[in-house]
Amino acid sequence: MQKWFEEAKLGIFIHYGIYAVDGVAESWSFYNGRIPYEQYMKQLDGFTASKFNADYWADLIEKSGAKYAVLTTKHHDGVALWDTQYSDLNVVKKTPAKRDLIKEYAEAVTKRGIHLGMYFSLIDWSHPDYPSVYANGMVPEDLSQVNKYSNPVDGVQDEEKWQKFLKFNNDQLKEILSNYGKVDLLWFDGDWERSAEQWNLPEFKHYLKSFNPDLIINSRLQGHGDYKTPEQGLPITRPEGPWEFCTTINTSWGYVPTDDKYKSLNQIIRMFCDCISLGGNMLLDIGPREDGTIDQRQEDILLGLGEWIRTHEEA
Ligand code: FUL
Repeated sequence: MQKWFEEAKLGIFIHYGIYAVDGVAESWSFYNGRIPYEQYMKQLDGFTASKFNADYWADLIEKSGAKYAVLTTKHHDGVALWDTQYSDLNVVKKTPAKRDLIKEYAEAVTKRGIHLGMYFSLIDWSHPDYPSVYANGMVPEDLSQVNKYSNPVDGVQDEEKWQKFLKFNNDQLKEILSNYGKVDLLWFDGDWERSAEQWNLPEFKHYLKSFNPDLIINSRLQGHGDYKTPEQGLPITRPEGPWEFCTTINTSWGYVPTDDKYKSLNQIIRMFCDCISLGGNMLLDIGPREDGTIDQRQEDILLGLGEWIRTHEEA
């Protein structure tokens, strides 16, 4: 494990994507049948990133006292935030933003000496070679019986499609890991829909480390990662090995304007102290608006936490 990660204590997680347009839950809103897939994807037309300023984000991250940042390059919805040549489903080609947001983010973060992290979903519910979004082009009447977003039709994996998907997955990861300078941390999500054999582990991990032997990978890789990532709940006893606690500021990962259930600064500081006293890092999440601005309440928490850390480091 890299020393910087063991000493980091705080990272900032950023869930940024088209889901901020209507303020719905990232990917899960269509998976859970809250809104139709087509309606979810309509948000592409409203994603402008018109006030997106990576330097402003990076300044805020620096002021929060965080030593690393992790941005959602692609969530389970399959929408890439970078100019990928392997799929048109990206914000450069399919949204009014027309910008490679990962490029701007990587540059701003790296030049400040903040360690660069990329979130990448292994699930891609929009990709034709991942299990079809709709079996035979049909939306099942009863999603509670069988969810076609996540399960191969009648439980059988089409091997040819899967191999094509793995190639696509590797190609997109190659872009992430080689086009934006040195990536320090890869934060996988969505490993649960396939087995270690299907993900071709441990070869897959070797492939990823071939881009940078110092790359840190979280454990959402069927246990083949480098550190554990409990979500939303702090462990009671000290976990074995390196670990990181990821948590939201309110109750949503992405921007959901109706979610007013914000934790107070005191609660965040308390969680942070509990986490680091058990040897972990806290990965605190923010969800920017579609235009790239950040809700004042989220900004205040980051600034307040940074202030507290500075005061107590000096003491
Ligand atoms: C979960 C995802 O399914 C959520 O949408 C979110 O990204 C969280 C950090 O990880 O597993």
